[in-house]
Amino acid sequence: MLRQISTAALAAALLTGAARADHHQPAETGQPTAADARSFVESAEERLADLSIYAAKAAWVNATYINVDTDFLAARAGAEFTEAAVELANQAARYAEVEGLDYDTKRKLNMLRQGLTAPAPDIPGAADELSTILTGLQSAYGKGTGTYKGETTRGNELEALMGTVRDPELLEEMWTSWHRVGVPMKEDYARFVEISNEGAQALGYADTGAMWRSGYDMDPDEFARLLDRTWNEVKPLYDQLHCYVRAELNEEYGDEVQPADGPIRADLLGNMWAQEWGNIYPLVAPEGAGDIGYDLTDLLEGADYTPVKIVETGEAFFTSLGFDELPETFWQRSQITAPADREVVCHASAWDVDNEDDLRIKMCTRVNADDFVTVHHELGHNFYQRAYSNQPFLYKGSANDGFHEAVGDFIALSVTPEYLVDLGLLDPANVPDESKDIGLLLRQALDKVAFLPFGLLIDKWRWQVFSGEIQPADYNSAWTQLRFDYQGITPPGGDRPGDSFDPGAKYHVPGNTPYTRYYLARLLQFQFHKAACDQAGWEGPLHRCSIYADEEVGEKLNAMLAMGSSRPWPDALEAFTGTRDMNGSAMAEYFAPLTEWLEGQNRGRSCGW
Ligand code: X8Z
Ligand code: ZN
Repeated sequence: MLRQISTAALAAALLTGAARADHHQPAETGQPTAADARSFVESAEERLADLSIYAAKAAWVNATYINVDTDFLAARAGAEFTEAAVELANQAARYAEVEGLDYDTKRKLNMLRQGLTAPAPDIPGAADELSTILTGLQSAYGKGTGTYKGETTRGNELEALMGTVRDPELLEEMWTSWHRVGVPMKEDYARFVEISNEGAQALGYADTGAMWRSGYDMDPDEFARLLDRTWNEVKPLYDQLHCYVRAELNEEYGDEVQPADGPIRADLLGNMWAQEWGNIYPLVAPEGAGDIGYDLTDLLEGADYTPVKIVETGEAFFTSLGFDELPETFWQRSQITAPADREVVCHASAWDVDNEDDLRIKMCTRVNADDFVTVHHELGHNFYQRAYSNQPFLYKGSANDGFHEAVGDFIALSVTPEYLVDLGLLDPANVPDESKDIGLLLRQALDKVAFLPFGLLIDKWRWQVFSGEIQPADYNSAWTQLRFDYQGITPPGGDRPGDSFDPGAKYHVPGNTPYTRYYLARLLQFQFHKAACDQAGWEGPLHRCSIYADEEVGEKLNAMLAMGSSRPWPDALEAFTGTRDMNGSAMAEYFAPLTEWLEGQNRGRSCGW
C-alpha cells in the first residue's frame, strides 16, 4: 500500500505521528510482546489514515499548479515523510522479530518495513536533500518543452504530435528536442541514487532496487527470475512484430530513413518513447481485405467527443458492471484537461485523497485513441481505490502494484467494434467481420505487445543504476544499449550528445515511479480478460469478447478488488482467475492467430537486429 500513495502523502501521514509512536515503544527493560506489536501497527495505521489527507492535498496542489511555493511545500512534506517513514520502518523491523505475531500484524509490519520507494538514511538533512531533489526533478519534467517546426512546444503536445506526424525530419526534431529535458537532471539523479541507497542499506537492503524487488510476496531473486521467464514466453511474438513493422517502415520511408535490417529508428513508431506503436497502424495495416477500416481517433472526433465525454464514457463502463457512479466531487475536483495559464504535471494519474471517496484524476486529456484508453486506465485505479476503501489503512492498496495498473487496461480490452456500436460511435454497417480479425489483432499488438520490452527495461536500467553496475558516466550509454537490446530500437540522429540523460525524458524516472508494475500489468490484464470472458460464457475469439454490462463479472471483479492488499497477490489472482500464476499464456492465446500470420509475412526475411 505504501508504494501506491504518493510520497508526499505518506510524508505528511507519518509526520505528526512520531510522538504517538514513542508511546507504543515497548518498555526499555522488557522484550516487546505480540500485543505491543499489534498496538504499534494499530496506532501507525490510525495516524496514517488521519494524516495522509493533508499530504495528498499538498501533493495535488503541487502537481496541478507548479510554482516555487508549491515545490517548497511538496519538498517539505516529502522530507518529513521520509524521516518519519524510516523511523517507523526501523521500529517495524524490530517488532517483526517478536514471537507469536498474528497474520495481519506480521504482514503489516513487513509492509511498513519495505514500502518506501525513496528511503533516506537517518542523518540530519538527508531526507530534506532527497525530497528537494525529487520534487525538483518531477517539476522539471512537468515544465519541460521541446520544439515543433522550430516553435517551443509543451511535452504533452509533442506526445500527441508524435502519434500523427509522419515526416521523419519533424519526428526527429520533436524527439531530439524533447530529450534535452533530461540534460539538467543527470547530476541530481546521481545524487538521489546515492542518498536513497544509503537509506535502503540502513534498512537492511543491498540497495534501493533490492528494496523495490522485495514487495511481491516472494523471494526478490525469484521475482526477478519470474520476469525473465515470462519475457521469454512472449519474446518470440515481439520479435515477429518487430520484424514485420521494420519491413513496413522500410517500405514506407526507404533505406535512408529506415534500413531493412538492424534496429528501428525510435521516432518512427508513433510514440515519444516507442513504448506503444498503435498510432502507426495505418502505415503497417494488412494490405486490402485485412484492414479494420476505422480509426478510433477519427470516430471520437467525428462524434464531437470532448475530454469530459470520454471520462463519462469510461465511468459508464464501470457502472454497467454494477459499480457505483463516481462521486460529484470527482467532477468538481479532477483536472481533466490542461489548464491554459499555469504549469502542471500532465502525465496522467489517479488519486484517492481522503482514502474513502475523494477520488480524482489528473490528466491533460486529448480527444484521441491513446487518451481514450488512458482514461479507462486511470478510472481503473479510482474504482480499485474505492473497492478497498473499507480495508484497514495498510491494506488500502492492490494485491501487487501490477494489479493496480492492470484493472483499467483490462476494462479497455472490452472496447470491441461491437461495443463502439453500442456507444453510437461506429456504424453497424462498418463493423469489421471475421476477415478483419488480423487487422484488429495487429492494432492491439502494436500497443500491447510492443510495450513489453519497454516495460521491462526501465527497471533493468534502474536496478543496475542502484546496484552500481551502471555508473553515472554510463547512464546514457547503458540506457541506449538496453533500448537496443530489448526493444531493438535506436535514437534518431546517430550518437547521442555527451551530456544526454535520456532516461530523464521518461516521466517515471524523474517521477521515481517503479516501472515493473506496467510490465506485470500487460500480462495480468490478459489473464483478467480471459477469466472474465470465461465467466461470461464467451466462446468466440478473445479479442471479440466484451464484458460490457455483465454484472456477474462485475461482482467477481469487485470481490478481488475489495481484498486490497490484505492477502498475498496469488490469493487475489486465484479469486478472480482460478490460477495463482502470473504468466504470458493468456496473452499468447489472445494473439495466437496474429503470431501465425506474422510468421507467414516474415517468411524469407531475416528477423532480429
Ligand atoms: O504511467 C502510466 C499511467 C499512469 S499510472 C498513465 N502508464 C505507463 C506509461 O505511460 O508509461 C500507463 C501505461 C504505461
Ligand atoms: Zn496507472
